[in-house]
This record gives sequence, structure tokens and C-alpha cells, in this order.
Amino acid sequence: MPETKSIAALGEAELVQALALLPHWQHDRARAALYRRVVMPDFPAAMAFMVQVGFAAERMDHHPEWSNVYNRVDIWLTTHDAGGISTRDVALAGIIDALI
Ligand code: H2B
Repeated sequence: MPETKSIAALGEAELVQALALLPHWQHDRARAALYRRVVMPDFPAAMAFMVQVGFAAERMDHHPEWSNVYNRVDIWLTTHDAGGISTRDVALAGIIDALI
């Protein structure tokens, strides 16, 4: 039986449209993800930002892949259930942008 996906990955054209509205984000093809680097003033600010994103992510049951070094937070948004970038990633990217 084929694997059933609860949400579809965006097609190339849809992705181009989404990226046009998310100028801070890039398409990381190797990770099939939206990618953004956020640089905060210092480590506490980076931590506070990550906590805010974390709660937003938990509320929408959609979680980032990310990495933090001091004041830098690298974020990848991909939908594991879809095997690519979905509308859920686009939505979370918008929420993250609004927190910065
Ligand atoms: N986050 C991300 N980024 N992709 C998913 O496919 C995903 C998730 N699935 N958070 C959710 C949780 C799923 O595992 C739970 C069971 O709803």
C-alpha cells in the first residue's frame, strides 16, 4: 500500500510564489527546507527568541530544525510528513518573521 501523506509538499511554482513573500528565507534544496539565519544581539536574546518560536511551533504542532551558536540561530523549516516544504512551513516562517 502506498504511504499516505497527511499534507502535500509544495510544487516548484508554489514554492517560488511563497519565497517571493518571504524575502528573508531561502530554499535549501539539500534539506528540502526553507532556511533563514537570524542574528540577535547576544545569547540571551537568541534564547528568548527560540523560546518564543518554540511555543508558537508547539501551538501549531509544527517544529523547526535549528541550530544555535551564541547569538546566531539557523532555522530550517520542512514538513517531515510531506517529505518537503508545505504550507505549514510557509505559515511558521511568517510567524517567525513577525517575532523578529
Ligand atoms: N514538524 C515538522 N516540521 N514536520 C512534521 O511533519 C511534523 C512536525 N509533524 N511536528 C508533526 C509534529 C507530527 O509528528 C505530530 C504527530 O503531529
